[in-house]
Amino acid sequence: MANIKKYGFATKAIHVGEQPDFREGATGDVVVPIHLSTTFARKKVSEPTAGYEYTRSLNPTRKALESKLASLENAEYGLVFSSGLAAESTVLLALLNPGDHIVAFDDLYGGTKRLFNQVFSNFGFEVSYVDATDTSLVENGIKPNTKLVWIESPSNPLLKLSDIKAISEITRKHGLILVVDNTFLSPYFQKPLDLGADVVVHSSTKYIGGHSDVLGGAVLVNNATYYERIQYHQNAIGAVLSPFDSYLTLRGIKTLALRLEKHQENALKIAHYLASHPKVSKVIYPGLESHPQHELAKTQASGFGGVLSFEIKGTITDAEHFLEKLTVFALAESLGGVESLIELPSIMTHSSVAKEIRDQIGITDTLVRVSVGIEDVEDLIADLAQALE
Ligand code: P1T
Repeated sequence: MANIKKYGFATKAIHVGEQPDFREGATGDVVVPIHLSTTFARKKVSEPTAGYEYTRSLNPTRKALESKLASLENAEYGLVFSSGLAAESTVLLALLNPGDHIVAFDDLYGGTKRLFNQVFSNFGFEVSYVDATDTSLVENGIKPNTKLVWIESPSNPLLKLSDIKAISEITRKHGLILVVDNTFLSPYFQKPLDLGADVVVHSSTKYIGGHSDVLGGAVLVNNATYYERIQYHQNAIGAVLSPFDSYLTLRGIKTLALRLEKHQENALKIAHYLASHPKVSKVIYPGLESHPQHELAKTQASGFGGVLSFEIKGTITDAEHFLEKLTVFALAESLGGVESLIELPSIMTHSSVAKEIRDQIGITDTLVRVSVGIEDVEDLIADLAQALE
């Protein structure tokens, strides 16, 4: 398959990085082998075999995944890590210095905020949070030592959007790096680099892996200098994805397009069901016309994803009772797997965010987050109905 770039998303998801090798002695595998070897022998001291020396630096299975993900994000370069947070940490260490300031979206995965506030702050990194749904607040947050803007769109767990193109114009004007966490939509629905972002990060634990059986993270960039710096730090720090986990992730990606269509179809039906339920006070899903940024969602992405949040009428105890009554939905953190997951951010994924900050940005005690899976939607709706009852 010459000129792989001309092919569509699903074709690339299946073939990039896994094209059969017909060279002398090769076996023509249609699936990339799991190269478990941690080290690679060479015949001459100064000539590593095909560039491979040691798996922390470069591994053929990991490389196949990195090239597949890069092609799907329309990126020149890809790197994969042992988790989303490992990817995030490596990006920060590679691109920033102590004393640098980050402007970050005030609605981010709780673990990302914990990394910023409890870990990097101890090393002199400064972060301030703004409501990035308003682009002007991002610009107002810039200080003389600002180096980087960090957003999620849609954000976790409130599904707020930021205008990636408009923010990229601001970061470009001020010479800043724009990082977009694209976990919630995956490259199937949104390609932030095409919209002007400099760095895309993922928790590939979610939709990219897709089966809740492999932790991972990814970084995609077009800029060669950023790539070299992040790759250098990836090797120096060592938080790489293992060959076996690279294989599982490669396997998951092959059905990304199919899965996301079904996640979205089910999510839209559930969002409509919940919106009409008397015990639900509010449903947040970018695919609903009631979402304040529905128009932006339609222009900057090709889909709305499979995560939605809603508020239950009543108290936190009512919310807990509802969650504990579900039988098809698993009461669990994480998202993006084929199975439906549901959770209470205030007590689970976002418990590390201080209560007054949660109240300020809208993560109420009765806010429930749903990662809609690809089961039969009738079964999901019946489960919600009996638990709400
Ligand atoms: O869990 P890990 O692979 O390290 O990824 C961290 C991460 C990064 N970015 C976003 C947007 C995320 O949602 C996550 C992880 N999130 C969950 C575990 C969760 O339940 O929200």
